[in-house]
Amino acid sequence: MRARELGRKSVVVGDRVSLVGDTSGAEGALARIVRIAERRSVLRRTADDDETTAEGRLERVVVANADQLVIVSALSDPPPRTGFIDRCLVAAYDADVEPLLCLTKADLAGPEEVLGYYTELELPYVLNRPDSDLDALRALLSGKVSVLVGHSGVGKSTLVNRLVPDALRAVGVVSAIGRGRHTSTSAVALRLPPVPGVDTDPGWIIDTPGIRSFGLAHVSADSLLHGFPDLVEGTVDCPPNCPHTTDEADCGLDAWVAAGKADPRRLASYRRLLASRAGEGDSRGDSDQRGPGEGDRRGPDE
Ligand SMILES: Nc1nc2c(ncn2[C@@H]2O[C@H](COP(=O)(O)OP(=O)(O)OP(=O)(O)O)[C@@H](O)[C@H]2O)c(=O)[nH]1
Ligand SMILES: [Mg+2]
Repeated sequence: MRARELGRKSVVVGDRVSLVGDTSGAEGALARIVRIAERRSVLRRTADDDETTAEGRLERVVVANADQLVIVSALSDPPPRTGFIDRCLVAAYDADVEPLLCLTKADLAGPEEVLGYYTELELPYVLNRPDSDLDALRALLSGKVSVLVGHSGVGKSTLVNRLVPDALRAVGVVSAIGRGRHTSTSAVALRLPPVPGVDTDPGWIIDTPGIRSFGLAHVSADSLLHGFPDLVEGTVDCPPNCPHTTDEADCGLDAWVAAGKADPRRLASYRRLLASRAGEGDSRGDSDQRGPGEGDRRGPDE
């Protein structure tokens, strides 16, 4: 249990804490969390992109102390959404957490389209199918605290169950409309099992509930660009204080893309994010068509 003075929402998955009481772990043992150690990293998201709205100010800490953000996207069922992946990348760079793209359901569709979109990025990735061997992924997780994020039904818990055989995470079915049913309802950190013959710490994996969108109201307009390293160099010839939007006729990014230095879809995605932060348009356009008043899903969030 948590000491009262720590407050209701203070402890999140990944936190390192000090305990007082019976720490034997025996049945019925009771200890109190009295202190939360300083966090090495804090991965956040907001319910909406616009910080002028109540939803935009509703900030959720996804996880503390993660080293790596594993962006899990199915190649089909549900189909991949690069707009969502782009948002996760912005959040990862902003939180100083390394991104890793994990493409699941490679048995259902090929990765060419998604990977083509990220060619200029040197984004590390792994491909997964039900029978694929997980050695490459295990090597990338080794020694780190990694958190899985993604839409519902992309196979996060399935992957956790394969990585941690005694995890017994419930896995769901993907509903007919291609949207998962939000099988997992809380984040859980699990210690990865040791790899035979390897002494290094195998690391931790954190399974999280599926999310519909990754709101970025907490990320400044300047920091948004960090999620688009393939565009950064294209802004060096911009006029002072260039907002990088389509309103700025002299924005260097148009020429950068026209010269083939970056994918025009990446620039469009960046500008969609800028616009949605400014409260224009549908901030959820990258994720789904739900109204901003709707929650992430039908269950509790934390
Ligand atoms: N064909 C195929 N199906 C998969 C694969 N990985 C997972 N699935 C299926 O996808 C469905 C959803 O998987 P889950 O692991 O529950 O997905 P999740 O991301 O944990 O979903 P939430 O907990 O709702 O966020 C299950 O029916 C899995 O069997 C895969 O590589 N290929
Ligand atoms: Mg799950």
